Amino acid sequence: MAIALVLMLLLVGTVLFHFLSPWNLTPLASNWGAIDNTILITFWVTGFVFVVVNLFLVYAIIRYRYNAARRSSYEPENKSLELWLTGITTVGIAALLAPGLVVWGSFVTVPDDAHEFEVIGQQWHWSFRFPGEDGEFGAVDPRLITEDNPFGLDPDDPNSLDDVLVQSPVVLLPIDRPVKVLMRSTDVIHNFKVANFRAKMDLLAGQVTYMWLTPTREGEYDVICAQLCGVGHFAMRGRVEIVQQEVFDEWFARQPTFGELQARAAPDPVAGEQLYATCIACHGSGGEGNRDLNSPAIAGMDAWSVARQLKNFRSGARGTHSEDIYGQQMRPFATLLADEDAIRNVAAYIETLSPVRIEPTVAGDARRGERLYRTCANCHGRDGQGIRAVNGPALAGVDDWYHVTQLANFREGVRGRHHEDMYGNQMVDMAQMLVSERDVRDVVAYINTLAAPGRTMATAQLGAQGDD
Ligand code: HEC
Ligand code: HEC
Ligand SMILES: [Cu+2]
Repeated sequence: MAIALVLMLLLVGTVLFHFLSPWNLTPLASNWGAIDNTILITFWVTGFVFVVVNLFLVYAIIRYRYNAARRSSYEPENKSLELWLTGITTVGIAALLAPGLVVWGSFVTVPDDAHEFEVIGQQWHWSFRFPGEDGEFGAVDPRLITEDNPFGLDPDDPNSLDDVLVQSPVVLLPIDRPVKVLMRSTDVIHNFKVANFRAKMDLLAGQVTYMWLTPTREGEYDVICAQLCGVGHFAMRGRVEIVQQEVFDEWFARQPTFGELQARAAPDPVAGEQLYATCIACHGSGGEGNRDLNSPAIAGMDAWSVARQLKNFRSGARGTHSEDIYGQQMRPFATLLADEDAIRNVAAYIETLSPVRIEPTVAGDARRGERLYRTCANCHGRDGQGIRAVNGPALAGVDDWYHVTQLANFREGVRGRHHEDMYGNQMVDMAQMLVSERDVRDVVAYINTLAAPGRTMATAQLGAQGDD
């Protein structure tokens, strides 16, 4: 009897929970309402069976409960019962599978008027490519991927030159226009998922997969990776913004084509030196930094990393948080740099400055820090030299007090929480693994023992790494 009662309670509770729970599907933003419908049908069919089977169980427990006087009867075959059960099960299974087949049919049939764009997945970020005016994607080959050609486009293919490249994890799409999403990965398996679209698909190296959809609702939607793809998996985020056609056109026109990127003159460190004059007051004439002004040494910093930070300061993605006092001091000088070329030039100049000696100021347990650093090494390199492919800047040869403030800023969301700061955002997630001040000190003490090529560390002589 008690078991029957518990079963009844579970049954009623489960059904009530389903209808009263606050956790529902996110608002639909694409044409794939049919996918929601198949999910609903599945719920109804499985829900119906769940209720019926449990009610029967409760009935059987009560009706046939132990009774010393009762004899059981043996009835191995019952043709009409078997016919009924087989028939009902067939209808149930068909109801579960048939709608899915219909939806899958339309999911793999791309409308003729769909425009196209490509999603490229890489540990641990997204980028995007649109065919240019010719409507044709240029050929790609993973062997052509270099720092200057991250998409691996074939420069000899005439279709490549007008391809529009979006080197950021944020992409815009026009509303109400069907779009075919082509996908490829340059390393492991990823999965492009926007919950509000309901559609998602794996990205595989050496293969182009696709899906299609029509965005139906303006707004900003998170892109997440739905295949476990390494330590940075959960931080592999992006954003799709569904906008009116005019807004899309205006944004699209601002994105560079492959031809433009190829034709762009190499950055000019000599022009950069002149621009650097305004930076000297804080970062020093040799880029040696000035602790009293909270300005880190930047001499020898990789140009791509300098450029990213300057762009972030300029756009306000960094240095605008009300508690980011030092970032706010830096920001106006980034806004003084007129355009992208100015940023590239000054970054190129900073890269040419000889790295300075860094004096350690933070005491911590480097051995314990080494263990903590293992995760960091995936993005910042085993020797803290930085890995451009995963957007991790060099950490070796950087002032340790600067690391401490930055890690505190990331942990508290003072840096990296801005809507446009997608890579800082990643580091906000990563900084959470340092749970105490002690963790921060220890990992920074370990970073102090690393000397990236081309950088000099005062502690490097202690034997951790050769001093170059
Ligand atoms: C008023 C002082 C000041 C001036 C002038 C200044 N900076 Fe800075 N800069 C700072 C401070 C302070 C920080 C550290 C911000 C923080 O702690 O978040 C910084 C940070 C930076 C960073 C980020 C380093 C990193 O590893 O994250 C770069 C790059 C940089 N500055 C470049 C420049 C350039 C280039 C100029 C000249 C155009 C310049 N700065 C002018 C004070 C200044
Ligand atoms: C999934 C990759 C990833 C991992 C793992 C990771 N980081 Fe980062 N980290 C980044 C990226 C990307 C940036 C650049 C953020 C930006 O552009 O503002 C960054 C920036 C930083 C910075 C600021 C550097 C500067 O010059 O401004 C520090 C300090 C840092 N990371 C320390 C760490 C430490 C310590 C760990 C391990 C606990 C770690 N990171 C783990 C990706 C990662
Ligand atoms: Cu992934």
